Amino acid sequence: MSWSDLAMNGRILIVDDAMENIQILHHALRDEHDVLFALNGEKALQIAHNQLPDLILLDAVMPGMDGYEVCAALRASAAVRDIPVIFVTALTHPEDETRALEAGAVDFISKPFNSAVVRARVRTQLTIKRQADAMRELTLTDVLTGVANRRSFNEAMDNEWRRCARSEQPLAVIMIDIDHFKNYNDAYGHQQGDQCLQQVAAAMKRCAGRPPDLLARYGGEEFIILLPAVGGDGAEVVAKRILEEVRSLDLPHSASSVSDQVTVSMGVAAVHPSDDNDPEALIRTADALLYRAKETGRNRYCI
Ligand code: GH3
Ligand code: MG
Ligand code: MG
Ligand code: MG
Repeated sequence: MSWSDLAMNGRILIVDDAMENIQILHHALRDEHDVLFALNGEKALQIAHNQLPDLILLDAVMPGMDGYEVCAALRASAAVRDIPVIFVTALTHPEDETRALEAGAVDFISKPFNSAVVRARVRTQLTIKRQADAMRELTLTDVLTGVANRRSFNEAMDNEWRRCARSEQPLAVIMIDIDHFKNYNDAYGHQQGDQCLQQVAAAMKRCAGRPPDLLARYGGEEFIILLPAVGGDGAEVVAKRILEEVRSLDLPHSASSVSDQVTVSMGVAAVHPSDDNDPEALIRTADALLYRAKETGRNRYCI
């Protein structure tokens, strides 16, 4: 996809209490975009959450919730916070425009508008949004394996820790390290080492790939799995599956002292998040248990 493609084929939500205004905007945008519409603020918020449009065109003056309130409500909700909002309104005073921008709008178009200008401004905002999304994706993804990186893990851990503390649910982590991976590189070369990392990551993803579970690359040949709302027993089930899944990859490792296949060792730890403990302590525990798994023969988990 080229940068110019980023502006095309968005899903646009038009919010206006007058159907004729919606029709004019629909007419201006329908050739390039999928168009949704809402006739009031409450409905707009509902559609925003359910359909996650790429952009919202928002009327300012509406009965019930007005555009400023809708904009504030969007900003207050993590799921829809990043959807750009353009005000399209009969209001023309600089104070109205300033208020809209301060409420979080990215642009402000006064009626009567020119359709070509609306199309161009929509394209610009879609491009910016998609560049920002792509950038964020890059900053959160490990290039080699495609799984989450450590930054992404830390963000998820902070969020899930708080969520589990609030809902009084446990939270588990599994630290995973490939056995004798230095020897693997020495025996098969760094490039095949990279491929091995990719395959092991994919195998683990099959065991814990669905949100809110998160598999991340934690360091060179070290991975970590975050399991929100999962206790020790549930985490142990995942660890067992990982041993099984990695075994069934059947990757030869002639330089391992453990097996003639690639294997992993794991430390499994769970906790009830509260003020008396913290994520760092949980990770330290999992790390110590991983060390024990190495010490006691590798190709196993300790819990
Ligand atoms: P142990 O069983 O005790 O974990 O032994 P090990 O050899 O796996 O552990 P060690 O920490 O000594 O070596 C880790 C190796 O992982 C060394 C390093 O070159 C390799 N490694 C780290 N990141 C990458 C990578 O991105 N690609 C490749 N091919 N190798 C990597
Ligand atoms: Mg209106
Ligand atoms: Mg290792
Ligand atoms: Mg290591």
